[in-house]
Amino acid sequence: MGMLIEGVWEPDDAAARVGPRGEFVRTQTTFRGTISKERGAMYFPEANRYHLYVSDACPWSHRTAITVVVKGLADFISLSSVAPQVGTNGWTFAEFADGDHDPIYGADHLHQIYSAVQANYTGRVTVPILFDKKTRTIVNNESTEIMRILNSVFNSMARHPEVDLYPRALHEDINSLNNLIYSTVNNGVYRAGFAITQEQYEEAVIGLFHTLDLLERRLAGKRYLCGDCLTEADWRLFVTLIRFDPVYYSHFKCNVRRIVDYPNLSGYLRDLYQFPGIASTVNFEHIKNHYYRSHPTLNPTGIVPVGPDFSLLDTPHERQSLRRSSSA
Ligand SMILES: N[C@@H](CCC(=O)N[C@@H](CS)C(=O)NCC(=O)O)C(=O)O
Repeated sequence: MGMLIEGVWEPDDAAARVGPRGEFVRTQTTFRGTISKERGAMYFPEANRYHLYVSDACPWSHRTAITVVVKGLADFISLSSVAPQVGTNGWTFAEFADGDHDPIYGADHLHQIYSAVQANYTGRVTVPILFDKKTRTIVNNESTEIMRILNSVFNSMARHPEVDLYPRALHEDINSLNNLIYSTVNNGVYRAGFAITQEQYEEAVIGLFHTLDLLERRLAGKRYLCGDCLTEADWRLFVTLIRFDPVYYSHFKCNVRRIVDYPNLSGYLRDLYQFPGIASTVNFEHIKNHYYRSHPTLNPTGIVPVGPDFSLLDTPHERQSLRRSSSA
């Protein structure tokens, strides 16, 4: 890995991501623009104007790619994935492995996109990126905000404008689920995996399973986290659950239980996986190859485990019969 310093790529700065107590620290995101229908807005919602640079392996990217699918925006927003493995040059395009070619600049590495947009850029080179092909700028590279943008401003062209992943009546519930799930689950697995002290690792794993146990109980009486309506909170949880048994359980040492050991969480995972269009956004080859082959400190041999058996994801979930319940 590495980062850009004044537009120059500097490899190997893993130590920069560890805090004083040995904990993993995630860096703040830089590009925070939005797309708006307001007159004079720099970024206007237009078909075929925007591109999403993602990594099929990356959970933060995955939630934006899912938003494209559930809103029915695939014909209007192009999308490409970098190659799964991260090396000394960071994320790379197809020339080096089996990712897509960079459709815009024909670049070899993702860091070239950042420095093409901002010559003196200093910071991390992350996916996802919501890119504007018209002005050749980065609109936003924060997945939570990209999800909200895609959910709200493209309804005039979306095939599923009726889908609202962030309905007003549920804001409070969704926000509190997001906070809990981000800190203990989405980022919790990384805090466990990248901790360099026993104490930090255990704190992350205990918090992670505490939340999974709580969600297991919540999903006993509800089909989705907020009841009958699929929201962004579900898709934000899904991207971590789908990576859990193949990767986080072993590679990040989150091995108290697997998702298949939780009856409700595993049924819920199958339910979301079987939602129209979602299975094709899940690229287990990229997911496994990325994690097991990109972190030599965690897996020096780079051997990618054979399992688990993914065919279980296609088995019936029988969660259709669950109806809104008052129990939380
Ligand atoms: N806040 C960002 C985080 C994105 C992120 O950390 N992406 C990872 C991929 S899973 C990345 O590109 N990491 C490269 C790096 O940090 O150098 C978001 O949610 O969009």
